[in-house]
Amino acid sequence: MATTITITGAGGQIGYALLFRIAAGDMLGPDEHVRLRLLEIPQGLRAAEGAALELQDGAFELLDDVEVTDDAEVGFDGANLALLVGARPRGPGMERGDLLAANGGIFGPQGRAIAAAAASDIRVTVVGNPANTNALIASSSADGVPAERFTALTRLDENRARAQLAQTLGAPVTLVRRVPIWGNHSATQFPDISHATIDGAPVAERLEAAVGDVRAWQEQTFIPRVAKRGAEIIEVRGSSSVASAASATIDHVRDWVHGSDDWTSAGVVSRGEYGVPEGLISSFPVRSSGGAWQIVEGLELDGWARARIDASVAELVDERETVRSLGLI
Ligand code: NAX
Repeated sequence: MATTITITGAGGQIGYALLFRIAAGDMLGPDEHVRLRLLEIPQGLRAAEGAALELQDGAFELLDDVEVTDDAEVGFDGANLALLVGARPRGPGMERGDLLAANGGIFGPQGRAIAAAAASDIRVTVVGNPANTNALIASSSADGVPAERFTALTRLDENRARAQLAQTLGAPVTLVRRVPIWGNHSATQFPDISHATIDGAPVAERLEAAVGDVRAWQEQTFIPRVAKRGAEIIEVRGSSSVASAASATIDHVRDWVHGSDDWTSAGVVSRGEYGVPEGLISSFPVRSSGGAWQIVEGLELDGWARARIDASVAELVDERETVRSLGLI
């Protein structure tokens, strides 16, 4: 049996970077056949159709079928996995409320289409920004689909944070673990090194030797660098993060489906863990087993970390209030 995967915004940049890696087996492994459903708006259909032609030309052994559509119910029909990448970007002069309203017009109907058409084991990953609140809107609109099946991507932020820490320590990134992202996928996010390990041991001593005042380094260097990495990529590359975002999406879904070997980060629904208001889709340290994310509980947080988490969560509360007042949830 093949896995049916719906990718929205498949004609866009991240879509283009994702499709070929999925078809090559990077996401679900070398034994899992896939069927791809590329969902676009009419303006994006030609680009998605072009990608579909190239997928054909890739002669991928694992790729059973590709369908391109602009009809959400067709696009989500029988989907086991949905990657919601297409979103409305912030236009000139657009306020945050306008942005949330425009995205509500996308993620509300997509949530309804998922509830109507997707397979009963559907798992949804929202990449399109503002990812956490878009996931909340989709989840709220998907009657009958458990809220745990809706997640927002914060793995790119975590990968960036691990890479920055590894570089600072002069160590390979694979040795650096447990650097969770808390809160919103936005500039308020909190990349947390307080439980980070290198080769299984706490990083504290090595980090102090490398940077001196660790708290000052976090405040002045590490956190701004991670939180503003998207802007740095735009400045250097002349275009937003694409391949790294696709790669993080692959990491997220692979771990969700096959299990994670350590903690990682994902925007998942809060049941009140760490005082995050219930129902918000907030990033937490998580691990995955049996095809479900679990929040890593019981971590000690000092006042400084707590304040950073609270500030990012306050932004999520604010976004929820806005979409509620707009009648989107
Ligand atoms: P592009 O503008 O290249 O592609 C977006 C595609 O979505 C377009 O082809 C468009 O036609 C399509 N689309 C728009 N509305 C749609 C709808 N209702 N249904 C289906 N398709 C629709 O953007 P790209 O660079 O691919 O980025 C996609 C999204 O990812 C953006 O919202 C971006 O902000 C977000 N990102 C999220 C990241 C994360 O870590 N969560 C990081 C990277 C990226 O910034």
